[in-house]
Amino acid sequence: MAEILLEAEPQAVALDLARTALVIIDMQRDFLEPGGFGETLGNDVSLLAPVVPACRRVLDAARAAGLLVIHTREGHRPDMADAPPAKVERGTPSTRIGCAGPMGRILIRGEAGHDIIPELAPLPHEPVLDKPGKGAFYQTDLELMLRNRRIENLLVCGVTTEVCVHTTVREGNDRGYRCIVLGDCCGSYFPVFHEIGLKMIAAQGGIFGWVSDSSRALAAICSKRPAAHSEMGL
Ligand code: TIU
Repeated sequence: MAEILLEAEPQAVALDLARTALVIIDMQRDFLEPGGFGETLGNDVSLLAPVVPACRRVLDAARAAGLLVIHTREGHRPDMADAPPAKVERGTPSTRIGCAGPMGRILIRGEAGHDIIPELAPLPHEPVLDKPGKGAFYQTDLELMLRNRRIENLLVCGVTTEVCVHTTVREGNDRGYRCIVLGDCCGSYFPVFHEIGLKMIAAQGGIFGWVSDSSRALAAICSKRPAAHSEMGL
């Protein structure tokens, strides 16, 4: 067993690396690049740029340590049968989900904008999980994948802090996972929401989980290698 101690708020957390997965939420062109879903909602996507190098550092360390890495993408089927009308009908009519944009149809699977940004491109053996909602557990096989790999702890990175990261952490926390959010590996179009979102997770003794950062995660991950690891993180 490769126990590490990850410094975090509200307190350090002991993790068995062989039971820990890195979950990278929705680092898609649609949220990080101009012309995608994020921008059509009226946001300044450049605010998310600093998240990319921080995520990359943690991703490299997780891969080197043999952790299971799961990438998620928010988006919908091309026929939009999985897109609730209540979600689609919001926003400017010409730039709603499914409309044509500079990176293809907005938030639609298979379109360029739906892709994960090249800097964080998944490796062939890393699961990529397509989700129709904000939470990564909703209408996906994430829980089954985690159970099959005996995962107990989730290191969570991605965008946006108060939307898909928060929803996923809340879902994971209720399912019994230790969720550790790496603050500088997450970002929001609203810096104040990012700050408060992180505080909400660690408040009340860690009501939803823990908050740490890329430096402390790297120090912890690099301190030990899993006892039994394979390419699939088993
Ligand atoms: N709008 C916003 O902040 N986020 C989303 O719509 N999805 C995710 O957070 N991925």
